[in-house]
Amino acid sequence: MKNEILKRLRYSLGKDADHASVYDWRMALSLVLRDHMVDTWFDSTRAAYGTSAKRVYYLSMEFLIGRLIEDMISNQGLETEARNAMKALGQDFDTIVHNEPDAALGNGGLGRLAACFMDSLATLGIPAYGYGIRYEHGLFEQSFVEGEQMEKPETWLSQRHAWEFERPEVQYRIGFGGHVSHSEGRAKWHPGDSVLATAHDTPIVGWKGVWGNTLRLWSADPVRQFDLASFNRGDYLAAGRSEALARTISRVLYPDDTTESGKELRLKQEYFFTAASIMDLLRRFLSDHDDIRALPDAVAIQLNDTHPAIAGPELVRLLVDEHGLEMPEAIDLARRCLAYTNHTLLPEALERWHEGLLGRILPRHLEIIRAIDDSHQAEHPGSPRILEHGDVRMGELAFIMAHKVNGVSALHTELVKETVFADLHRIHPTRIINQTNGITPRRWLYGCNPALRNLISEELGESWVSDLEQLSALTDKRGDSAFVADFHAAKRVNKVALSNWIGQTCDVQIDPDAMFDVQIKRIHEYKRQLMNLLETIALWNEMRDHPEKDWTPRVKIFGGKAAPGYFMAKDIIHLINDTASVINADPVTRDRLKIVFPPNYNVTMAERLIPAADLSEQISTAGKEASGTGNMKFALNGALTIGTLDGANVEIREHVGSENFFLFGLTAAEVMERRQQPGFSRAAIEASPRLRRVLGQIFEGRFSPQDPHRYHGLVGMLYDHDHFLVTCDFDSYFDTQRRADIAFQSQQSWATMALMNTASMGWFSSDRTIRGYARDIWKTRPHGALLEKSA
Ligand code: Z15
Repeated sequence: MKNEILKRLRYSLGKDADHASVYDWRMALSLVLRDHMVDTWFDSTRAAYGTSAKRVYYLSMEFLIGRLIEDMISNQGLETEARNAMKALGQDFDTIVHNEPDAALGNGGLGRLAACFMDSLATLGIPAYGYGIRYEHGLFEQSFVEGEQMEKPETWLSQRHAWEFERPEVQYRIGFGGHVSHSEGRAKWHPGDSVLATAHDTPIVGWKGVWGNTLRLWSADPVRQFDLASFNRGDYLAAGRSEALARTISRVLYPDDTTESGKELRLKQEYFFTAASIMDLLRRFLSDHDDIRALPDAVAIQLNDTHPAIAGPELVRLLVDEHGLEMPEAIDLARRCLAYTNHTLLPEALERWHEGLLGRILPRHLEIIRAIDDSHQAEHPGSPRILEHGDVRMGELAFIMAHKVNGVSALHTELVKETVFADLHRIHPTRIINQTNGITPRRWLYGCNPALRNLISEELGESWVSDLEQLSALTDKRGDSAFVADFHAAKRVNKVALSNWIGQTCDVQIDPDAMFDVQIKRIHEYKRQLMNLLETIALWNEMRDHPEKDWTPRVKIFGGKAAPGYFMAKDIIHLINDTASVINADPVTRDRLKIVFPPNYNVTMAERLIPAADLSEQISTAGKEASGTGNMKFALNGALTIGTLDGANVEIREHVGSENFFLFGLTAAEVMERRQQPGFSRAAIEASPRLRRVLGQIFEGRFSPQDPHRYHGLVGMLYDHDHFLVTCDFDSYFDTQRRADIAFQSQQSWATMALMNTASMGWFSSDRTIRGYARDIWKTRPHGALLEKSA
């Protein structure tokens, strides 16, 4: 490998070893790793082609991948070789690894789920393509200026992307606007504008390097070649317009998580990547089939939320306008290919497009949507409409065009049936099913937590990495005090490493023996970072009132970004940072309580924080978090959860045991009921002197003395429209935190509970989730055997 690296350095990067930078070495190593992968990748593609196996197409606006180098090394079993080679070349391996920028092509859970699914699809050997957008700028970079969030464009592509293959020959022309002509019962769309979608492929190789799939991301390019004619005719403006459009379409990821931006460019992005993906999969299908009616036997298209829901009308359009099928048959054929995953019940996240806007950008699609809506109505009189009050509702469109609709946790799926899609569920009672989310154990244990990984492998060998339920064997170790001590020691190694990193990045000294209490996720009112902070202030007050007591030392760690236009979320960030300045400087509590908020939370930071956590904050208002996946990562790495009965918390608690989980708060049903009571938040504040005191301090400017009015709006919100019931759950949360304090005092029993978490989390592997999709939705089986078949 050493020689291969030197060769790449010389011939691909044009550098010699004496003048190579960290970047050059990282690139040379990455290219060598990529070379290794190509053979597996080709074999898999050939095997899938040879047996004309059904292929899965996962359409997602987001793939939150993070770094890839460690996946590429460990999945191919090249750890020792790669380390030794870099050592022989006099390079520090970790420095090289950390030189890779995160591919942050996603906002949060939805995008990270897509990335975990890609890993599991490859590990299980299911022929699959991920389809998305190659954003030039991923999620913005966050910094804090005097405690306030600032956003800077992210620039991961300012360096060469080591893993991708550009495919200039794989290009599709994507139209926008224009008009539709009808003659002899046939419609034809004449787009007014168009751009080219160019494919960029990243190979995704699964565990042990047995199978490789493709993540195909589309970039938008101007149609220069095509418009040369009109350019020569003197229509310079038209040519220029397309160029500008092309440049903006794949420019930047919209930074809104679970809120609809409603922007025209966003709709264009959605159509752009969906249309390119559908054309691409049809081309692949037609290369080895001649009957278009066989499409559902060869193609399963999964829509990751409604963002690619235009896939339904687009597929129907191609079947009718280009392949000459009749509308009813086309709709039926499309439906048998399509399935839709719902990720939220929050009304502000449900996509709707004004009919006028959609019709202007996609005139033919609007006609087809009307036809779909009318035919559904004719079959099921009185059913909900896709078009309502001049809006196209993408949820209803996705539902009606899918043969299966799934929720992402047991509770969420039940709520989908009872709330957003209650009427459609009555009409199609078998369509909605559950597929509880999962996480890839390759990244979220094996990769990010070597201390724990090694301990587990000493006990079980390495087969748990692709068969996570084997962790249950660790349950037997809970009475083995030597093993529990080793488990505890692994956690401590991670906590020391994190303490050092926080010392460097936040300039705050923290005690590795304190409880590390971590809340990392997007900043959103429903996730209730504010409640966590209020509890922190209440604890601070009590520590100051009773300094003689034996307090459990705590480090409160926050991480996460607010959407740039979400002012309440930005206020919450500001308040956390303001409070940290005051509390961290207090000599009375200095050895007992610290708040840290490292800026620019991303996948790589999660990989640092999660292995070092003792307590995982999963405190959303019950009924609001569809699933959560961070909750799973923490429990797998031996953190205890403090949480509500929300999303996958419910199932995590069932698996790890209620004695190993700190439960608090109202249930989803109680939340709905409480909201109906007038003045519920004032009543809750009235009943809690502890909460009243904290709100008073914030209101009076205790944490913002330079600007004492700064948080009047925020406190006022809690009094008058506490939509997420922070005030109602506060006391129960505070009390449960004190139970956690007491439990932490016995390190031995805490470590045993933590061990029980790790041992019980096997079911939450995304391998299990993907098997579920394959069995219940795609009707495809893991094809690991394909390779041998074709060999
Ligand atoms: C997103 O990250 C999620 C839902 C959405 O509707 C959007 Cl637009 C983005 C998250 C859920 O909030 C989270 O609970 C879930 O675990 C995740 O999707 C993956 O299903």
